[in-house]
Amino acid sequence: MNILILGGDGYLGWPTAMRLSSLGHDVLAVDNYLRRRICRETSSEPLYEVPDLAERAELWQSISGRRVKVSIGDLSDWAYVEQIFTAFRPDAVVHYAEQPSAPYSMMDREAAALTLQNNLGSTFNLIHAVRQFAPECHIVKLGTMGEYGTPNIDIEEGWLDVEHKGRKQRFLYPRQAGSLYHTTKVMDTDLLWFYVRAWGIRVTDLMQGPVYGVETSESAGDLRLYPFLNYDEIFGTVINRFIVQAVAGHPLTVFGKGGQTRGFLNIKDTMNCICLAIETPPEPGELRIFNQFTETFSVRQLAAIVERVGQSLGLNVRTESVANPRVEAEEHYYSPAHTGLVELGLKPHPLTDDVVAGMIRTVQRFQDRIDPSKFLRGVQWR
Ligand code: USQ
Repeated sequence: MNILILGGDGYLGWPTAMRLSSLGHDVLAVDNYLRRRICRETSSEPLYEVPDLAERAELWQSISGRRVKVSIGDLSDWAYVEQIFTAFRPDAVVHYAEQPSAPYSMMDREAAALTLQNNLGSTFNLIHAVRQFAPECHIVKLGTMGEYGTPNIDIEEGWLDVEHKGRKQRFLYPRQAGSLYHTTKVMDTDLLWFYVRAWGIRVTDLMQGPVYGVETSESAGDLRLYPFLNYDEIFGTVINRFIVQAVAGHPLTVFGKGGQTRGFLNIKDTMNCICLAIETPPEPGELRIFNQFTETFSVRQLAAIVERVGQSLGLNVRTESVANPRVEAEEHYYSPAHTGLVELGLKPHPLTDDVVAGMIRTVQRFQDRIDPSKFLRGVQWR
């Protein structure tokens, strides 16, 4: 297939490009380096330097013999999107091209505006490009479990059947996100759902939880092929942060009570989920939604796991509760369904002690580069 990856330079974009090209697809990775720019501007540089997309594509070709095409441009610019679609005519598009940080979206008006305009602008242009230039194309869109928030009832897989005054209707499951970033993902889903109904496009919307790890089968231990590993408060996600904190001898920063529970997955599982979605496209006029995670943990439980494994490796790991900079429930009910991807064949990689130990060993190779001032940056939700 011709597969376009929007946001091909990112934490998930680059590993996805390698995976799909290794499967023999013709892959074009597109990015405007927005994340690199924001990381520089907010002093949130990743743990190690990552070659630019063209360099990585060259490296990948020299190692695998497979070619990933690269194009640098802004997907919220229609002229650029038009050019990409007329030249490449994708059969599937994996859409990661969004500002992915919840804390960044809460920093100030400018950051919020950038998040809103970039995320909705890229999704809107993608939908129009598909209709105009590739109407059969399958859009695989990265959403987030955070779209649902933490409701006091079970979370279904995308939809809720409602019975009201004797009548029934299926609706998108109610969404109540916890940051502006997460809210842009809710708006993306609404936009996609509208155009699925209006134009009959085919869409898979993946409600993904926080991802951990950097190693996939394609990188095979070659650090030059690893994606970004952020550990700062703005771009780092919780498990990756705890691992780096453990290596640095910094207390694991549990926000507030630590009962915040989320659905997590290994980056290896993200790759497999994307492939499963691409291999089994939905029908035209279908919005298919999967909850993309493999296990749920509270932040407190994660800290305990990292503490235990770190100590077994001789590290001095402890946990500290810090005042929660976010507005979120610190103790709550959490019971989300996640059977769709397993039914398609997903075989989860659980967060075992070995996996945690492997991540610790990878981070130890860059121990000298850890800057502890990045751990807490004071981005407040209020
Ligand atoms: N947390 C801590 N201590 C930390 C960092 C985070 O207790 O040092 C807590 C947060 O308060 C939150 C939970 O851990 O309750 C998850 O935070 P996170 O930073 O790992 O994840 P989040 O900001 O929700 O966003 C990340 C990705 C985002 C993706 C989302 C999936 O950055 O792109 O959409 O995970 S989900 O969380 O399911 O919405």
